[in-house]
Amino acid sequence: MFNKILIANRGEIALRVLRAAKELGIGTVAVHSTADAEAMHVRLADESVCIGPPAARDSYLNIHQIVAACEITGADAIHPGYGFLSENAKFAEILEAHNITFIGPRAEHIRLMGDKIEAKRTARRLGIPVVPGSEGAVTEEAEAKRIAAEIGYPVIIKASAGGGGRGMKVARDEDEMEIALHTARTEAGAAFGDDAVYIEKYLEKPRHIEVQVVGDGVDKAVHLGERDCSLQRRHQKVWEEANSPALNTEERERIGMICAKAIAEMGYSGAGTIEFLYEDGEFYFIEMNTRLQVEHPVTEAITDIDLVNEQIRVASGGGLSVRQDEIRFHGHAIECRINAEDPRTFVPSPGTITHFHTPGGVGVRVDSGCYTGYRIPPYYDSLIGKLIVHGRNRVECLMRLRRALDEFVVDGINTTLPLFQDLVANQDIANGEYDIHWLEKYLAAKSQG
Ligand code: MV4
Repeated sequence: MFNKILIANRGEIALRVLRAAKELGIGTVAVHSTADAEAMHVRLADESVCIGPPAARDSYLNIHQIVAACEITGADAIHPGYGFLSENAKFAEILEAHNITFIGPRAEHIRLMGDKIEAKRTARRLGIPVVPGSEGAVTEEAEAKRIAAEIGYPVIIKASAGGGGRGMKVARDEDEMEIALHTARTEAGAAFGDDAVYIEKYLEKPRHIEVQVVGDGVDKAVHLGERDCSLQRRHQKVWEEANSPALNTEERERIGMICAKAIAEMGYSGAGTIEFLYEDGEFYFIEMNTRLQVEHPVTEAITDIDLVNEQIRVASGGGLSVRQDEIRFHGHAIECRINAEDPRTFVPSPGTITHFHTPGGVGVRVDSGCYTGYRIPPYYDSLIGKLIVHGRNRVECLMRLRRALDEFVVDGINTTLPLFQDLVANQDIANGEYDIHWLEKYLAAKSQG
C-alpha cells in the first residue's frame, strides 16, 4: 500500500479522495493555487504545497510543479480526481518515469479512449453495441453521403478528438451534409488540432445511461450498475440517478456484464465509465471516460462500495475488493449538483458564503468543501457541492430529497438549489419520464413565463 498520496485537484473531489486515503491510513498531500489557500482540502490534508497562481494552467494543470510537490513531500502516488490532469496520458507517462504511481488506468488506455474513433472501434471489437455509422474517419463529402444514405438521415458528425458534446454537427438531409461536414472538420481542426471526424446515426430522443466499471489491470473486472445522467444543460450534468428509471433488472445485468467482460479483456486498471445512449430498449456506446466521475456517489449509495478505495487498492496492486456475484444493488439514489450560479440564467456567482448549513439525517450525503465564511474564487468551475440522497425505492428517495433540499442553506451567493426545488415538484421527474432534451425544454418553457 502507498505511504502518501498527493491529490492533484481541488474542491469537493479533493476532499473525497482525502477521506478515502485517510481511512486506509495513508498520508495526504494537498496542492493548491494561491486562490485556494483557505480551501477545506488544504486544511484537512496532512501537508500542503502551493503550486502556483490562480489560473489552472499555471497550477492544477502544471505538471512540473505537481511532480516537484510530489518529490518534495515524498508522496508515492497521485490521485488526479476528475477534470484537470485526470485524462492526460502524457501526465500518466511522466509520473511512471518518475516512479510515482498514477491512480488511474494505464496511459495506453487513457490515450485510446481519448480518440473517439479508436474508442468506438475498440468497443465494437469487444462486443459492446455501438451507434451505427462510419467505421473510421470520414474526409470526403461523397463518402459521407454514401454512409448517411446507408444508415439513414438524420446523422451526426463528431470530432474524434472531441467528446462531452464539443465539436458535433447534425445533418438532417443530404443538402445539409456538405456544410455540416465542412464545419465539423474546420471546427475540430481549430479546437483540437485534429480535424478527424466520424459519422453516426442521430438519435432523436435518447437517454444518457452510463455503466460504472472497475478493472484489476490484469484479467478481472466488475460492473457497478448504471447511472442515468439524461438531465443536462449545455452538456453539463445537473441531476444523476441510480438505477436508471428506464431499465429493468434484465437490461441492467445484460449491459453490465457486456461492459465488465470487455473491461476484463482489455486488462483495464481502475475505475471507468462506459457511456451509452439508450433509445427504444437498445444501448448504443458513445464514449468511455477513464476517470472517477463527479456522479460516482450515486453508485456508491446503491452498492455500498467505496469507489476511491477500489481505485487506490487496484493502483497499489491489491486487486478488487469484490467479485461480481458479491455486488448487490439496493434502493435508489439521486445526486443534485449544487452550483454557485443564478438558478435562472446560470451566470456564475462567486463570492463569500455568509452562511452554510448542510442537510443530514437518514440517507443523506453532502460532498462539499464549503463552509460559512468561505470565499468561492472566480477561477474554477462553479460546482460547490453535491447532495446525494438514498432511499429504499425511488419514491422514498424523492421524498427524502425534498426534505433535504428544504434543510440546505447557502447564503451570500446564488446557487442552483431553487432549480432542484422545482424539479422535485415536477410530475415528469416523479414519473422518471425524461430524455437528454427534457431539461433544456423545461428551462426554455419556464423562462417564457
Ligand atoms: C449523440 C446524440 C444523438 N445521436 N450521438 C452529446 C455529448 C456527447 N457525449 C454525445 N452527445 C450526443 N451524441 C448520436 N448518435 C446526442 C448527443 C447529445 C447529448 C447526449 C447526452 C446527454 C446530453 C446530450 C445533449 C445533446 C446532444
